[in-house]
Amino acid sequence: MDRTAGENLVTYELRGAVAVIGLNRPEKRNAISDRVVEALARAVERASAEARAGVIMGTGPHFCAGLDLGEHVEKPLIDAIAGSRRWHRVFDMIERGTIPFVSALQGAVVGGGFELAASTHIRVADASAFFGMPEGQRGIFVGGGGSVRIARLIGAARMGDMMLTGRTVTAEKMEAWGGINYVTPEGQSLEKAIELAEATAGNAQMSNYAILNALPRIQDMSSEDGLFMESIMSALTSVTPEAEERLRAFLEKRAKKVMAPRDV
Ligand code: 1HE
Repeated sequence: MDRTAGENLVTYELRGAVAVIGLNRPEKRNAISDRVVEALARAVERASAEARAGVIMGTGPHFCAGLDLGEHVEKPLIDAIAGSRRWHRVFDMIERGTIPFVSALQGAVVGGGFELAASTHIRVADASAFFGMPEGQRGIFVGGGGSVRIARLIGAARMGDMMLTGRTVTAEKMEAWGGINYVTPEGQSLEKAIELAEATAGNAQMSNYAILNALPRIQDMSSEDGLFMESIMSALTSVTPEAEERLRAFLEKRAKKVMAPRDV
């Protein structure tokens, strides 16, 4: 059965400070249709208003099979362009919004599914996850920001290889390539993603805002402009009452120290 109007294509749950958003179309491997994009947009907007961090997950054994190919067989050119631009706006709300998002990945992370994950700030995959970009085989191109975001994460050469040859990549290799940040045992990516989201939710809001919005822009600037922007953001964050309190808390030994890593 496919889901249509009125059904829960995207789930939403507020767990403390963290909003957990779930692609919920497992019978179609969470393929992203136009309706899914709109449901995702509403969930991201709600999370940004009431949570301090978000997690994006997929229901069932696969994170997401990418673009709903069924909707694209007969799409007029102008609708295809508008559709891609809408993906860009929604994924931009995730990437350059006000709260950090962590994605929890398992099974297929394919095409537009990988593009969605690439718009989140931290990617956690379990050992079952595999990454594919079958656009070449399908006769299409990426349209959800992948040529910018995925190419910057893993490099255009690796992305081009995946798109040209249809090669799929394990979680372990994708971590080595820089496409994801954490690999967990099978079935544990959601738990880890929530733990990480909770950690980010505890940060100063202005620091998170600067990390989400200044850092990627600085990457697009010349070194000179980047350094200038860095100083402005650094000064802006440090004069907030929240920063003052956090700096005092450390000096008065009320704050946690930086710990050595526990993993080897
Ligand atoms: C779909 C889609 C989809 C599955 N659009 N319906 N994406 C792809 O090229 C990936 C295509 N999907 C697959 O390769 C496989 O489905 C999976 C590896 C993800 C999962 O395999 P499996 O064996 O668990 O499931 P399945 O039996 O292949 O699929 C179950 C159902 O989901 C089936 O429908 P049914 O009516 O026969 O039950 C599939 O047709 C359906 N399904 N994936 C529509 N993607 C903004 S541009 C982005 C560009 C891209 O994303 S390109 C990548 C497209």
